[in-house]
Amino acid sequence: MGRAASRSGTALLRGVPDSFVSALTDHDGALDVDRAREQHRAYADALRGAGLEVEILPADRDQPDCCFVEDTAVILGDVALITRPGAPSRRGEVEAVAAHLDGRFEVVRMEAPATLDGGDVLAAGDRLFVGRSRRTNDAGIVRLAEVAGAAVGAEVTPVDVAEDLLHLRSGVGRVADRTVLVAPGTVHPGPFAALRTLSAPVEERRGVNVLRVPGTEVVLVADGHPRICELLTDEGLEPRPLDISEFTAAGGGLTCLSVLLPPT
Ligand code: CIR
Repeated sequence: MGRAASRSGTALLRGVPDSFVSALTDHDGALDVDRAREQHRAYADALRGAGLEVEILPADRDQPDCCFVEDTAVILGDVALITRPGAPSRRGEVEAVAAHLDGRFEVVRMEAPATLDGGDVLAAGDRLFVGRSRRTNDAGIVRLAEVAGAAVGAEVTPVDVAEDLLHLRSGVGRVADRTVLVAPGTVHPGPFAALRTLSAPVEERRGVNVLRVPGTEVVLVADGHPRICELLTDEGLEPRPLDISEFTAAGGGLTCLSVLLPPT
């Protein structure tokens, strides 16, 4: 099936390298590459099953975190903003992604001292929310605002992200265009006042990084969050639990494993 055949668009993924065992993580315990690859396959299958075209860039063994491709690019209409990731060890990930997107999108860059991870950018309603985090600094936010303003006319609202949260999207999930799912006690709800805000139960706060598949009612949810699934079902949506334990052990979630490209 060609890209144009998918009404929901394309998910760009990147393979899991052998070096994934050395991915950045705050957790103790070893990461299992084989298991991560199995989970990555299941993730790709789930996206295909929901109607997305899936493209998978080859893994780069020199880039242990390269499968967390969300952090490398922000798609803004016809423009792909290639980020400068906050972790210096991840800066080499962006070139392959830029080369892949070039031609389909106008590729624009982010220069030092700006840093930004795609996991800090959440589009909802008519604006982009961007986390000011360990990974995304003020210069990165200014560059995002410049590019987003010119490309799609969207305003950018900065949101402070608590030290113990990696990214904005670790604490806020996008459920629908104007509905977000917030992990209690992680981000101030103030900036989201114009949106409908659902609150995850405290014991499931790590599950808010859900992936709503564009153009469908399907929402991927990390395994082990039954109450979030109930909440989504009550919203008329179709939650689909998925085991991504190796990626959550490396600080990632469902959205961080893909960059969603709109249908052509
Ligand atoms: C990192 O620390 O950068 C990776 N191990 C995890 C990145 C997860 N990215 C995301 O949630 N957007």
